[in-house]
Amino acid sequence: MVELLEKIDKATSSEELEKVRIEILGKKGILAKEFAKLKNLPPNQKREVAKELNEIKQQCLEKIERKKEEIKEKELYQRMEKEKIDISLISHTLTSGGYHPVIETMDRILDYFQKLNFAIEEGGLVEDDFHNFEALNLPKHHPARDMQDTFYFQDGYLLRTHTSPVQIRTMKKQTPPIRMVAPGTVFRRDFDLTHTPMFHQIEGLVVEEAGKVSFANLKAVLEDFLRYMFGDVEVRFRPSFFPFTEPSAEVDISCLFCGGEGCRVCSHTGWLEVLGCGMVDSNVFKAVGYENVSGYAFGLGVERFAMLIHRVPDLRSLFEADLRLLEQFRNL
Ligand code: 2NM
Repeated sequence: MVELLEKIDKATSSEELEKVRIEILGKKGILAKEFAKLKNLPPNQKREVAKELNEIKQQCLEKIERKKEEIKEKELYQRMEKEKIDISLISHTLTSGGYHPVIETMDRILDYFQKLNFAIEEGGLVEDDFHNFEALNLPKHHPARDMQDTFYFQDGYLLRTHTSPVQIRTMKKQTPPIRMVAPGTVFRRDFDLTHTPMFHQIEGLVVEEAGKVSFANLKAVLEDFLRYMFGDVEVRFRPSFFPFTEPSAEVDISCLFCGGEGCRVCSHTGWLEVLGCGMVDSNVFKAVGYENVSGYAFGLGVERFAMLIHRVPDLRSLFEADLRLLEQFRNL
């Protein structure tokens, strides 16, 4: 009896305890053997010994149960000790990235037009003369087609100089009504203080049945858009010229830096030019086979918007991968 309880007490792990339990209480265990011997005893002793064996069995069961709890507790503490982590240790510093200001600005502009139900369309960077120029009412000897302004490949293809070819391709494959914006990279042979050979544009196009959209719609949408982007600013439309629109306008906002008083940024005019727009020229609709429609279009440079929103004074700093600038746009 005492030996059995000691056996149980010596177990130091769940596995050992289970072995001991089988040794004592199993089908072929010590107690089973003792019980088996009962049948050889005379009836008067049988009762006595059976009672004793049952008591031993009961005590062993209880002891094992207590021991099980004890071991469980001990093993839990061992595991906690082993898995302990020191949260005060110095770890690798986690750094997070962030959106480049140009992309962040582009996303904000696209959000606005998406809310107005404009579709976002994209196209390839390499275009042909028809989609980049001809269909946009840029005649054969227009200065914009000059080698000086356009990156040409040897076989007549070129790097698109604006995203307008996306509008042309969308009009060719769809029928009005059309409401779309085309965001993307464009290329021009220009590199100085205010120009980079690659930059980003967003152009918009709305086409409806003739008479259903007017310059008034264009004006309302762009005024609302510019106040969404720049806050409480004055907006003015100035007559201008683009080959693909008639009439055409350039759009100014009151200077963000001096509030219209006149400063170096606005060349003492009180105004900043931010957009070009107009009613789509009938020659453009002719080129894509549209009849009896009217529409408006607009275009803007994303870098210019990013510079004005974030007060970045030098365009080139947007392309220099300079961490002193980029770290200011981190998410964390
Ligand atoms: C601008 C200004 C005015 C324009 C026109 C078109 C098209 F393809 F529909 F004719 N797309 N974008 C447009 C009009 C672009 O950017 C300053």
